[in-house]
Amino acid sequence: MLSLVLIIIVGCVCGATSQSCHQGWTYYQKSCYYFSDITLDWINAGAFCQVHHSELVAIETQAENAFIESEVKNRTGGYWLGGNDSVTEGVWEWTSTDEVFDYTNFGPGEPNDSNGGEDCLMTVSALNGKWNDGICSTSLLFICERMKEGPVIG
Ligand SMILES: *[C@@H]1O[C@H](CO)[C@@H](O)[C@H](O)[C@H]1NC(C)=O
Ligand SMILES: *[C@@H]1O[C@H](CO)[C@@H](O)[C@H](O)[C@H]1NC(C)=O
Ligand SMILES: *[C@@H]1O[C@H](CO)[C@@H](O)[C@H](O)[C@H]1NC(C)=O
Ligand SMILES: [Ca+2]
Ligand SMILES: [Ca+2]
Ligand SMILES: [Ca+2]
Repeated sequence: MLSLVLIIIVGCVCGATSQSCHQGWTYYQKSCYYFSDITLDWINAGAFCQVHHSELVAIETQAENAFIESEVKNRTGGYWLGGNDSVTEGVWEWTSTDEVFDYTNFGPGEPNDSNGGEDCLMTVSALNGKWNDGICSTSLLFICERMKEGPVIG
């Protein structure tokens, strides 16, 4: 009984619903997405998402990418996504799942690891939402994804 009450309070472990996305977050296919209007480096962008019970977005399908692309095209600038090749150069992993990329949408000539120093994943509105590897310490806008229904507060 207590655990049932706890599950209700903490939120179920199923995917989010459109009703469970907080104000300012956009619902798409069982996730809630947050498009920042502040800029941070990749590490701090991830930390920001975690404070809001989410992770930098993992774009795992063409459909999810199409959703992100449609949102990003209406905005300007680059957005951090939740992938890096910091662990092994050239091997891209989603940080929220530790899965190696299956689907990818890199722009022409990318990832190019320019000057050996580009290990963090971003999408660029000017490239119609195609992906690029950027320098992790750059301050950019970012996108958080919250996959589970979270606590009511936060
Ligand atoms: C993008 O902007 C166009 C034109 O203002 C609008 O019709 C469309 O709904 C917007 N798309 C999104 C995803 O906000
Ligand atoms: C990069 O991704 C790996 C694997 O997902 C993760 O363990 C690591 O914390 C990420 N960040 C950095 C700065 O390496
Ligand atoms: C490599 O990618 C960066 C963006 O991350 C871009 O500015 C640069 O022009 C690219 N370099 C080459 C040689 O394509
Ligand atoms: Ca995702
Ligand atoms: Ca790299
Ligand atoms: Ca690059």
